Amino acid sequence: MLRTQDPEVADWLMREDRRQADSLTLIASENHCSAAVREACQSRITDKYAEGYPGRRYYGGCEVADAIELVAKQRAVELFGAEEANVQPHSGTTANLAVLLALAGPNGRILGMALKSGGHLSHGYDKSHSGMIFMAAQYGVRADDGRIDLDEVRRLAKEHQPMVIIAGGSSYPRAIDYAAFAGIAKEVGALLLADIAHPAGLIAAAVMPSPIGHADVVTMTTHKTLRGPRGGMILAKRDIAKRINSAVFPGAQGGPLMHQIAGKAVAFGEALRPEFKSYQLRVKEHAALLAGHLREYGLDIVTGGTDSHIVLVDLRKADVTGAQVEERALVAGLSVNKNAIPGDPRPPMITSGLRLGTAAATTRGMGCDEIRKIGDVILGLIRGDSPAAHHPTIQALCNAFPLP
Ligand code: DSN
Repeated sequence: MLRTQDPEVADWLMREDRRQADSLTLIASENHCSAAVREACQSRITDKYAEGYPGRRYYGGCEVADAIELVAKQRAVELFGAEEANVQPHSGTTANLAVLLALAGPNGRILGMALKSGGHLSHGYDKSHSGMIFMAAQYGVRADDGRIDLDEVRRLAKEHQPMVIIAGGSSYPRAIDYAAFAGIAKEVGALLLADIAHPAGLIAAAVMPSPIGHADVVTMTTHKTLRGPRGGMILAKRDIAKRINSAVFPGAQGGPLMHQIAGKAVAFGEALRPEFKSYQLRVKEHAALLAGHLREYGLDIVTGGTDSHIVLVDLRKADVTGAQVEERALVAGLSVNKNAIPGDPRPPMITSGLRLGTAAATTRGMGCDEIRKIGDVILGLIRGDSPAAHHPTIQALCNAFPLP
């Protein structure tokens, strides 16, 4: 139908299918969701307005929307062992906005990790709503080992007296000590928000430590390691769930995207299966292997390695910028992203770092041999090999490991 009615858009979408099939994404925040998830996301329920929550909607005809949202919530609660779930956030950023509105309120004080140290825009960055609406203080990581300095977090928490402390980030490759964060939050009377957008799938599969039981509220995206449709989610302790729900709707959003919620329900069902755990174990093993391989050949890896799917390469000694490697990688058929490293002397559009992730390649079924080959290509690109010379290797891997 689309091809007949709108060949222009159909062509572009076909081109995106080909781009994904013929290149390999090592972007740590990307993955490939299943055909079942995509089918749910393109269902007719996209037409339905369902402002409100199951059983309390502002529109008639919501019985199917109610059922789907309840399935998604129940599966989320089971998957993470949480007390309550809100599956309506359109994105991780919106989920964080809602939590901060609920728990800190406009002009409320918050403490999060600085974007330049591996945090996220929505954790108090001054050009984001999180730094405009809220009074944000920001912690960093230690210059020598790239790890969160809990003494600094405690010091800033005592100085700033935040209502909410945020633990989590976008390019922090290590496990976070949620118990220690919870201890600091308790010392200063703050609530703890764990943003697990990146490691959500690893945490759901219990291959990384969970913040549940330590954090008052947990936010995430559903499309990274969790391998669902694009979207956000919030898990909360029962006593604050009502405030969180009101902050999502009507606080931060209007009508929920019911087609995405249907996709989330399908993805959570997939994540409850045993295969998901073995997938996540491989994702983690592959990241450790990639980090070790790159180190063995002389590259610096921020924090010396990884506990997750993320490998953050420090390019300062390699005489090349993150932007240059990103550009070369595209020619070779790899999607990667330049990324600031802690203490980066270069601006954000150039950077001295490269962030890699193993979730999508592992979804395609690649194993340790393929990860070593990919590592060799990255080493070659950093050394200055002709990127086109590496294209056949990547194309062969893409052909051998098609998209799900
Ligand atoms: N943009 C996402 C990432 O790449 O990590 C975070 O929102």
